[in-house]
Amino acid sequence: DDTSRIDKARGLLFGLALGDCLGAPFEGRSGVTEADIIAMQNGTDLLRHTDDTALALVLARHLSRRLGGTPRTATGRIDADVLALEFAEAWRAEPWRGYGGGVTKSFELIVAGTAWREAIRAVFPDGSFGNGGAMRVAPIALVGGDVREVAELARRSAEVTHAHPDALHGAVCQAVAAHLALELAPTEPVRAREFVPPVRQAVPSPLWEDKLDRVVELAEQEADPAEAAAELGNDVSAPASVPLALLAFLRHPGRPDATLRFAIRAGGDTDTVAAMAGALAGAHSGYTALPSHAVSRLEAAKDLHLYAEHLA
Ligand code: F2R
Ligand code: MG
Ligand code: MG
Ligand code: MG
Repeated sequence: DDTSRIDKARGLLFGLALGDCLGAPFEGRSGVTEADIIAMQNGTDLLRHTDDTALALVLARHLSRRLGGTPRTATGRIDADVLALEFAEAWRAEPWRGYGGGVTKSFELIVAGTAWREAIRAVFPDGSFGNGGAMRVAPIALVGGDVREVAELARRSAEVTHAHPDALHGAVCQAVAAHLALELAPTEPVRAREFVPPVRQAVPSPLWEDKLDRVVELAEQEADPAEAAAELGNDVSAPASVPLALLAFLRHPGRPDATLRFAIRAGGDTDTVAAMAGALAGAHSGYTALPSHAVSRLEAAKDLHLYAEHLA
């Protein structure tokens, strides 16, 4: 029904922002403890987000503005040239949000008038394989009607900054997983062996298939965060962060706080892994299941509510 649809849309966007904010202080660290994270969660300061949430909000706004009318194709929901400029403008307005080095150079070129296709190839000729396309992609899951459409839109939203196939697979993997999490009732049990196969089908590449097989095994073995990071990776590349986020969700389905702690305790790119895991957990369990004390301190709460309601 509408109430649960809105609760799940809010859960997806607030889960993303919460993971970003709670993970940000630990980005690049290893050996993060439960106590470190709980202290963050129980604090009183405003929770500041980074590039992950900033660009997810740009994508959500882009999709909101283009909801009217009926595009003939899924790709009509995204104007790539406009979206590239909107991402670059968000960077220009707040360059201190912790952006990646490559994407920063691309945005400099784009705001100076270079077309995005040229700008991104000038920085990485093979395209960036960073997780920037995946970290911001979750809002796509709210507008795509089925897995095929979600995958197409995910690629289209990612390719304006990330042209490397692994970055595109990462965005598709995260968006399809978020779409499937939205479709599950919050009370429904989530089993890795059933949840992962349609995601795996959407990323036909030996590297991604192998990673997702490992995710199922690690979920069933109840791997801890350190083992998960050692097996799957926890860095800023898409293949070494998107699978870890999916595992964090599958290790603790129905418990967003535990999913977020798992993601952050895995270390490395903590804000981004927690943002992606938080989006999945929030999409499944809904806004009302997120830790309310921390949610109430999110810097972007007003915009997150606005776009969740629009896109739901
Ligand atoms: N950048 C960070 N964190 C480190 C600095 C933040 C610091 N705390 C601060 O406040 O300054 N976090 C954010 O970046 C990640 C997303 O990155 P994105 O958007 O994918 O950027 P980029 O630059 O395209 O890729 C990231 C790096 O990956 C390497 N790389 C990518 N493709 C490459 C290629 N084809 N060849 C060689 N290297 C490649 C480069 O080192 C890129 O700089 C998120 O963690 C977000 O939170
Ligand atoms: Mg970040
Ligand atoms: Mg849908
Ligand atoms: Mg990060």
